[in-house]
This record gives sequence, C-alpha cells and structure tokens, in this order.
Amino acid sequence: MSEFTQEEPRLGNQYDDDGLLRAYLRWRLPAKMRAQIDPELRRLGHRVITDIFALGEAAEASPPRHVPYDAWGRRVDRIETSDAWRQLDGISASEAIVATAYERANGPLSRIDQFARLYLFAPSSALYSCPLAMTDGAARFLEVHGDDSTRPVFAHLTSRDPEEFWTSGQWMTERTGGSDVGSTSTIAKCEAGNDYRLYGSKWFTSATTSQVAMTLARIEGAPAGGSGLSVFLITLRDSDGMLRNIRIDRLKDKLGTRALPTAELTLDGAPARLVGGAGDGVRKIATLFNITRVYNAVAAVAGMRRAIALASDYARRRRAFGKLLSEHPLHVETLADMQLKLRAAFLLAFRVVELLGKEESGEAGESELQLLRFLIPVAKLYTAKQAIAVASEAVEAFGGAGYVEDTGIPRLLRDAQVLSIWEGTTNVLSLDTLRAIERADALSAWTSDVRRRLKAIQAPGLRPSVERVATSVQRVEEYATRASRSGKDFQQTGARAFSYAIARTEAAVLLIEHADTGGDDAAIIAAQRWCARELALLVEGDADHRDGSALLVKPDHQT
Ligand code: MFK
Repeated sequence: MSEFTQEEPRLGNQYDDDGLLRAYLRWRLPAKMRAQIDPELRRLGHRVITDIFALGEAAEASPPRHVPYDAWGRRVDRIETSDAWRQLDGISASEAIVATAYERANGPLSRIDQFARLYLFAPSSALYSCPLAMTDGAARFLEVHGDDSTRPVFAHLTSRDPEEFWTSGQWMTERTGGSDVGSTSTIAKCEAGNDYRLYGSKWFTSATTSQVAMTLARIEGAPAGGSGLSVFLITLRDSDGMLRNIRIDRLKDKLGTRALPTAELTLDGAPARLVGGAGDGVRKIATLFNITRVYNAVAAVAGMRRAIALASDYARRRRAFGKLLSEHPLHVETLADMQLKLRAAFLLAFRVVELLGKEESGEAGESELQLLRFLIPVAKLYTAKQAIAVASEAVEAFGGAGYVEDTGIPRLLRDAQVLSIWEGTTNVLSLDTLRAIERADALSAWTSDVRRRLKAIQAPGLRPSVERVATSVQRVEEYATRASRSGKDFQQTGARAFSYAIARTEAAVLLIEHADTGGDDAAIIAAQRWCARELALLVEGDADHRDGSALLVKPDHQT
C-alpha cells in the first residue's frame, strides 16, 4: 500500500509576500517614509512567521486559568496566563504597535505605519491584538479627556519599553448585554473630588490581566440612560499585585479567542478615577470604541489575508484528480473571489485609518470628520462579515483537513466569528450609521466626496466602472431621501442593507482610485470585477415588507 501524506501549508515573510500591502503603501506614502518603515515591516513580517508565530501557538495551547483561592483558602483571584502570552505583551511594546500612533513621527500618516504593524502582527498574536486595541482606545480617551492625574497612565499605555508598557481593559458589557450600554447599572459613589468607588458587575471583560481599565458607571443620583453615565479609570491591582475590591467570578468558555482571558467581574467598592467630567458617558466613551472599531476592521482584513495566504499556498501543494488544486479552474476562481473580497475590505479599512490619522493630527477638515464618523461603523461591520465569509471559505479550501483542530485551520473561523459581535454587532452598527447621518449630516458629505473622487479618474478602461459606481451613489441617495420621509421603522428595517451598500460603493471607489493611480493589472481587474457586482442591494422597509418579515418569523404554531 502506498503511503499517502499531505504537505502542510507554509507561510513566507508576511510583508514580502503581501503584494496588496506593499502596493497600498507605495500608493499612499511618500518615498522617504516608505524607505524608513520598509525595513521595520520586513523584519516584523519575518518575526510573525518565526518567534511571534511560535508564541501565538504556545499561548493558544495554554489558555488562561482562573485561580480563585490559594492553597490556604485565601481569595486571590489570580488569572494565570502562559509565559508566551506575557512575552507577546513585551513584543507588542518593543514593536511599538500602539506607541507609533502617539509618537506621530510621520504626522497623520503615522496611523498607516501603526496599523500596518498591527495588520502583520494580529494573525500570529493569539489575539494579543485585543488588549492592544483597548489600550489604544484608552490612550486616545486619556489624550482627549484626561488631566494631569492620568498623564502617567497615558505614558505607560503608549510606551515602547516592555518594562514600562501597560495594557488597558474596556469594561462596557453588563448582564443586560453588550449593545445597550445606556442601561449600565454599576454605581459610582464619590469618595473625594474625582475619586470614586464602583459597585456592580461586568459580564464580559476582555484581557482582565491588564493593569488598568476604562469603564462606565452611574454616579449616585444621576439620571437613567447613556447621558447619566460617566467614564472611570480603574487601576486594577495594589502594589502586592492583589485586585483592589474586584472579584473574578469566572472566566468565559468561548468559541474562539481562547488565549485571551475574558472574565465576569464583581466590583465591590473598586477605587476608580472619574475622567472627562460627570455625565454624557456614552458619548465620551465613543472616543475609545471608535478606535477599537478601527482595530477590528484592520484585524478583520489581517485575518482574511492570513486565511488566503494559507489556502493559496496549500493549493500549490495539494494534488487531487491528477493535478494541483491551483490548476483547477474552479478552485482558482474561489481563491480569486477571496482575494477580491480582501482587496475591497483592505482599502476600506485603511481609508478609515487615514481619516483617523488626519483627525488626530488636527488636519482633518469638517467633511473629513463627518466621513470618519460615518465610515467607522460601515468599515467595522462590513469587514467583519467579509472576514467570516473568507475564513469559512478557507476552511473549506482545505477539505477535511480544514475541519481538524490540529491543523490550526479551524481557528481561523473561530477567531473570525467574534469580529461581528464585539465592538458592536452588525445590526447595532447599521443603526449607528443612521445615527451618523442624522446627527452629523454625513450622507451628503459622503456623496459629494465620492462624486468628486470619481470625477478625477483618468483611465479610459475604468469608465464603465466609474459609471456603475455613480449609478449606485445615485440609488443610495434616492433611497435615503425615501427613507427619511418614511419614518424610523422603514429606516431601521433597511439599515443593514443600506450600510452594506455604502461599504461596497466606498470600496468600489477606492479600488478604482488605486487602479487609476499606480495600480498594476491585478488592481485594474479587481476594480472592474468589484464594480460589475451589484453594489447597492437596498431593502425597502415599508409596511408591506415589514408585515412579510413578521409573517416569516412568526412561530410555526401560530401560522
Ligand atoms: C482586534 C480587535 C479587538 C477589539 C477589542 C474588543 C474587546 C472589547 C470587547 C467589548 O468591549 S465589546 C462591547 C462593545 N460595546 C459596544 O461597542 C457598544 C455597542 N452599542 C452601541 O454602540 C450603541 O449604539 C450605543 C451604546 C452607542 C447606543 O447607546 P445610546 O445611549 O442609545 O446612545 P445615543 O443616545 O444614541 O448616543 C449617545 C451619544 O453618543 C450621542 O451624542 P449626542 O447626544 O451628542 O448626539 C451619540 O451621537 C454619541 N455616539 C454614539 N455612538 C457614537 C457616538 N459618537 C461618536 N461615535 C459613535 N460611534
């Protein structure tokens, strides 16, 4: 009997192998900056397939453990993490994955540098990208709302020195759920000035090993709802490393993100500092979660890229029906579709990164601020869904091997699935897109911006694509006018389809721009193919439509 074994997929330097990332950086960055960051990204591209990769695997193999009591019955509430997980913390600092954004060595373009690092790091990091996202969000919050007393914390969160670097949690979810933050029931009792004690429970707290956390609580006597909440900074442990009036009730047993400690906590008089003044907590903490949502989008495209790198390499090794998978036209077609989704999602995510960099450097004009507010939820929700679709396709591209845990492939899908849940679900963010239109008049800023950019396209071969996108913008605009006259139920029913239409159309413009200005043949084909698809599949959420939906979801026994 002949012995049949399959070759495993291999990864090359994740910077050198990533034509899309390098083409994007060539397109968007001045040569001088590229020359400066290129060697660093190449070095990181090598590390993420060697030592960082090995640490990520080791962290995944040794998930965190909650130790409630010590041997003598004393409540200690330690979360034991692997040595690998702790090393990933130091590497994140020395690779300046958060610090680059705050050093702002390249002004508004620093965010591109920083998110390129995250993009390389995230898929090998066993989700260390999660504490980094929250750390960056907290740093930005403290930069905007902090005072002298929080400056040392800001310095820790943005340090490159592994000895000095701290991470932050972001505790927003309570038993009532992660979406309806306004119903937070944690109470803050004032001790003196801005020093408070918090009482309540937090139901999902990611990276509970962090040194500090940002959270929401209602100061005694404050009104109900999001406007009655305030933002607090908690320093979790005392100088002996013991939690300060915080009890860990248990760690979550999750579908994915298994190296990441996620806990249920009780705050029983935890000391906390009020930051940014009393009240308006939801609006203030949006500064933080708008950063974590950008991380989510970049982590989503990074996950897509890793899934495609593995599936593409495997296709060049695996033989079936007498030839390599990469020689089967239908398999090539499947991989090409994954690549197209990645290109569109990548440009969308980095469009938001660029706008964020401008905002933070004070270089964004009024319309760019409106665009940033509008495109963050759009990019987050769309890239998350695309990441899940691509991860699922990648698992399938491995056949049975993709369904077997010790190949490491199922993790791609398990870890992708969280992207559409945390940091706002698809529906919550679709409604946030409507909020941005209503409160920031973002739609007209977006349609004007898109039309201006389409006008600048030169290449004759892209004309049909430009026309299709222009039609789609027109349809989105007409739909929005109809929706605004038709009331909340109409708008909310169609909100997800509407957000997808914005995402696909914005991605189409970016693909065309890239193809037009310096893109290669693949960029041109990508733009043409993307634009040939239906970009604006809108849902008319009128009473008839809603009645039909209600009928479809009616329990069988009532029909
Ligand atoms: C690698 C990636 C790693 C990612 C790490 C993740 C780890 C962390 C895990 C988590 O923490 S998951 C939990 C995340 N939870 C959320 O993201 C919350 C989801 N829910 C929402 O976003 C809701 O839309 C929201 C809580 C904001 C709704 O609350 P309200 O109280 O009904 O909000 P309301 O009244 O509409 O808005 C209050 C104010 O905030 C308004 O300001 P104004 O009164 O001045 O107009 C809003 O405009 C403003 N606001 C809301 N969302 C905003 C915003 N402003 C700017 N940007 C936004 N996104």
